[in-house]
Amino acid sequence: MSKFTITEQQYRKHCKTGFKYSYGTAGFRYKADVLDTVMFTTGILAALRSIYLGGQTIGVMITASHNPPEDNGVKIIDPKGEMLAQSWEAFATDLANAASQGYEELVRATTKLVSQLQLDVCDSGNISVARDSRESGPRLLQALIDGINIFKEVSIVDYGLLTTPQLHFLTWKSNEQKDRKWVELDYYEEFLSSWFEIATLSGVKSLPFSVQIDAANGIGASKIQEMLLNIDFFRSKITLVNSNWQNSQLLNFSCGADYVKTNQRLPNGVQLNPKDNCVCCSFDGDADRVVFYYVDQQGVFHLLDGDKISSLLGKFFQKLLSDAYLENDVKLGIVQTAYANGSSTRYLQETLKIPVSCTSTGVKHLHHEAINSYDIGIYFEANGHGTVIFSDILVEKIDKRIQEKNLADSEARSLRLLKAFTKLINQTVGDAISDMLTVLAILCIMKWGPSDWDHEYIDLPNKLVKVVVPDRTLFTTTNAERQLVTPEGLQSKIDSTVAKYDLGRSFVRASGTEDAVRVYAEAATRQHAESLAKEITALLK
Ligand code: NG1
Ligand code: ZN
Repeated sequence: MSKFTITEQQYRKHCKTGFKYSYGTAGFRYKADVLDTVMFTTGILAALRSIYLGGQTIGVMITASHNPPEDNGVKIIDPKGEMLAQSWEAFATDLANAASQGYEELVRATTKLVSQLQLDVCDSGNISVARDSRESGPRLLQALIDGINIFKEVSIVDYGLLTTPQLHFLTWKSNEQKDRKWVELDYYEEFLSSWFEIATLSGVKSLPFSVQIDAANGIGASKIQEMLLNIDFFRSKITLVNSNWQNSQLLNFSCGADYVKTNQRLPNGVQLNPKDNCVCCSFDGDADRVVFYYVDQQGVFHLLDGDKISSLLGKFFQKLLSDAYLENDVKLGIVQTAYANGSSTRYLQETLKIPVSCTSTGVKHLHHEAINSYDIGIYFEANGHGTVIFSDILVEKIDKRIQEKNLADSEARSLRLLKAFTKLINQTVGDAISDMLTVLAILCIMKWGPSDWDHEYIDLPNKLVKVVVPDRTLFTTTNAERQLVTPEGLQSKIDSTVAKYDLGRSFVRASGTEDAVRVYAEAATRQHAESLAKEITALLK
């Protein structure tokens, strides 16, 4: 094992003491002014992770997603484009907190980690980095790069400004096919070529509706401009709003997926006439989430959230599998969290008869369940973050069947369509652009507008409340967070309260990203959902 050197000067350039950090569901995410320390140690950690994995490329994304402009954050991406392995989250937290205690502590903690993992720090490594449009991005990037550069044989590819899912995709591709350099244009090429293949196979010559995209004044706006608005097919039909990504103060302000989902209303800058034949959607600040919406003939706003996206995809792939005579060979399933609307779960299980799994909150849980349990695993959080995973075995099966002679035209077309969707969908992580194109393609093929999609089931009225308590860690759960284990006795009080409400359901869990507990309640009417939420909240005081 060779040596590495972290100089006191390097440490002082970026690190400060006295803050306690934790690598959570969304990586490290704080006010940007306390993040320099963590960026420097994340650089060290990402380099060690790459060395540990034999030089495979590790991604590092600097973003705070839907948070306000003054926040920022950092997430590490593993070689297949998935989130950092959970066992390493603790290493990331330990290194950050060591640096926050002082220079000697950081050197000691890094040396200990290198020896514990038995690393040769002169081995080579590869890191791909990118950032969203926040003002603090360039400064934090420098701290990250200086951390990585502690290890002389670790190279960096800086992609500049990207959406989070673009970096997941490029990190995955860099490992899957190492003999070439992967660039942003490859991302556009991959998804656009699949789109046009689907359009050709389905006879879609133009979009049958107009599309309005609210890009949350985030980096997604610039990518939509580069990817879609240069192409006639899209330019004539797509209107981009909240596209001012260069003014970072506007990021996520009164717009974007989180604003629309939380407030259940149109974002700033979007005006809809009920007569417009328009499909609208909102991205979040780093374009890994998307929600759709429309206004009906009475001018009433309707949200088509992650649960609605899952249900659309479930129905579509079920039909496509049957058209390809694959329905008996392929396990299609949907993964949700406890926040999924009860009507969506009932619709999937009882109407479509598709199996549904429920996992803890956080996409990494849904992602793993989708991979482990299904050949086609569709997962979306209600907030619009999700994707579809196709198993390797299924893709091989499709490839083999496509080669078969004497296939009927319709069967061959269905198989080709299925294959093209495996490429249109960014399987590494939720991706607003890829998910949007997938939904638009499906609506075109099914000849549906947003209200046809919406009418498959009616959401139960629901209410989500954030309750600040003295110590949220006292709230522990079981059964995919649907029941409390502690505080003792509280769950039975919740159960007897819920039992009073028609179609009532409620659960309480500690947030993983905020210092609060969340109360979710749904019931047959809006009034009942609100009063159930109120009663449950009162039990917490
Ligand atoms: P927490 O704060 O643990 O509820 C929130 C969202 C999750 C997920 C994470 C990461 C809700 C109710 N919770 O988690 O779905 O997206 O943030 O961003 O929306
Ligand atoms: Zn995001």
